[in-house]
Amino acid sequence: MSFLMALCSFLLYRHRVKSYEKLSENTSPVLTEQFTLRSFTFNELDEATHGFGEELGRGSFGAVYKGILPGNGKSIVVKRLPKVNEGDTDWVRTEMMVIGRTNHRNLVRLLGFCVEGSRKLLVYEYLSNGSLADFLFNMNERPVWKERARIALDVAKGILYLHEECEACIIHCNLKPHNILLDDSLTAKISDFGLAKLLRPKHTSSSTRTKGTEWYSAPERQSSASVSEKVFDVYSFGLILLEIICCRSNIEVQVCSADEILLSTWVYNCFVGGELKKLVEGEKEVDMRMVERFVKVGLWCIQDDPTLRPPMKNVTLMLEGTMNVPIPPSPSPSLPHA
Ligand SMILES: *[C@@H]1O[C@H](CO)[C@@H](O)[C@H](O)[C@H]1NC(C)=O
Ligand SMILES: CC(=O)N[C@H]1CO[C@H](CO)[C@@H](O)[C@@H]1O
Repeated sequence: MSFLMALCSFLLYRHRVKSYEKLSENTSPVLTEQFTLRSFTFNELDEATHGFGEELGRGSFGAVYKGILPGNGKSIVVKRLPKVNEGDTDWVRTEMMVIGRTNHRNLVRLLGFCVEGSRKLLVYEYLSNGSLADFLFNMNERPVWKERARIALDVAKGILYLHEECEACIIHCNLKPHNILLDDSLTAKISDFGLAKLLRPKHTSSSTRTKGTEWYSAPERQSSASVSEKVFDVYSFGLILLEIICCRSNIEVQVCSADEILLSTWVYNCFVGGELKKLVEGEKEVDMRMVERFVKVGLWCIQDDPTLRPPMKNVTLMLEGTMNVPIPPSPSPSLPHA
């Protein structure tokens, strides 16, 4: 089993090196413009961030700093990765190329990188409007439903692209509202994709867990699962979708009654009891048919049984209303419901 996994990751690795080589041979100016990542020296980034003076945040994937791109004065974000895979710079460069070749309106754009010995840094575009977590949980007033619905669809499309549409299938493994960012027109852009793979020891597969927020991790990640890793992301998306609908975090202690603590349980109970209005209480201009559709999709995504979770293609079609959404069963049959 582990031999097979090692073989698979080796083949995938070789394939990527090949496509990387092909990429570097390609000299067409349009493609170069679109795909070439700028390679920075550590000193350049040290200067661009004023000695890493303005820290924007710190997560499982390292610390993040704000900076100004030398030359054009554009705002950038520099992420310093924790030290792993020491001495394996070629592999790290290849993985960074894979990230850099993604191009989608719902993904944060990677502009360049720096690999010098054990130092590994990534340079991203800067987005001005904070994270989805700030947008949902830290506003005085709930953002309007229409905007939330659009953001939910944006996030789904970003994940769909990573899973199905970009050249190398990228499993995010650490999706949460904190690494989904908003630009100045409130378009949602997913960040940190491709890093889970970059930061896990080389040639090991699904067995390694990222130290993400456990809340967003699917239950089977605690055991050795034989299912495709894509369903991890589907699970996280389901939780995020419910949070977008209800504007609250998936575990909340300050609530009226005990069955509201876990968002998934509460949403399912409201769904079964025909009380979905409770989820968007006090809001005006809410399309309840759409809320119901979104809730059903969310409940399918967070099923305990990973084989019941729909692929992102279906998720997107169901959210858009193009595909019919069947009635979902209880997400975790083992839990007692009211
Ligand atoms: C996803 O959609 C296809 C049809 O496009 C369907 O055959 C398949 O059963 C769906 N999968 C799930 C898990 O809903
Ligand atoms: C949540 C947030 O920061 N919203 C801001 C997004 O950007 C617009 C325009 O720049 C601001 O008006 C919002 O306050």
